[in-house]
Amino acid sequence: MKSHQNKAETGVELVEKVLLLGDISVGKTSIITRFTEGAFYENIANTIGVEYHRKTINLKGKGIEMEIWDTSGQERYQSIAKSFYRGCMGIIIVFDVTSEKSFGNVKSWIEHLNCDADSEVVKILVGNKSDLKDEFSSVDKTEIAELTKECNLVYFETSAKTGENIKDAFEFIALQIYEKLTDFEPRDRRVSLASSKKSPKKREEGEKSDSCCN
Ligand SMILES: Nc1nc2c(ncn2[C@@H]2O[C@H](COP(=O)(O)OP(=O)(O)OP(=O)(O)O)[C@@H](O)[C@H]2O)c(=O)[nH]1
Ligand SMILES: [Mg+2]
Repeated sequence: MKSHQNKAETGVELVEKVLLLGDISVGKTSIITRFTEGAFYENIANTIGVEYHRKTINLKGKGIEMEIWDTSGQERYQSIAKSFYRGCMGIIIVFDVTSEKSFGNVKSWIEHLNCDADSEVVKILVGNKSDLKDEFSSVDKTEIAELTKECNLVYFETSAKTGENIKDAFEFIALQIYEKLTDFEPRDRRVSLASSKKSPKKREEGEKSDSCCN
């Protein structure tokens, strides 16, 4: 959206910046492609660096433009990806429900966020590839429930392949962001959540926490 266009011209009331992160091949790009294009590709290229997508949705009669940033799960692109965390209003942390390893790494993704994203960012957890659960062993439900409780995350189980819960997850985060921003009654709602909030408190040197959520 061009910055000089106003609400009447575009029908867009709010621009929300949302970013997806998680291990390589968990399905971040596929989730976005399912949401923005309604398509799924078995052979999709790994993301290089960071890619941008957008989709306008109607949420309770409000036009919301979602700017969706897709990051690579590869270690070598993490410094680029991290530079996009700040200013994001929502973060979708993705793991693959058939990959214990990708679930095990969720905590370290949250730790990255605690260092590099705005403290008030809305976060949700997505376990993708639910269509493969009958075929492969999947991450224990109790472990997922414990993590979501510990980190205070809402959880969606999705399949980019079948489309299960994809729209619901995006609409949920869009609504959470909308409610958070409108709490502030800003003059211009197309503001970054970052600009309405203080910077995250940096942990003092030597200070430790058992939780990934501080
Ligand atoms: N069965 C199934 N396969 C999926 C699903 N989502 C993604 N895939 C497949 O998983 C592979 C990786 O998907 P991507 O969307 O590229 O994963 P990514 O997280 O974006 O990977 P990076 O960009 O490398 O970090 C592809 O072969 C997809 O077709 C799903 O919900 N179900
Ligand atoms: Mg990708």
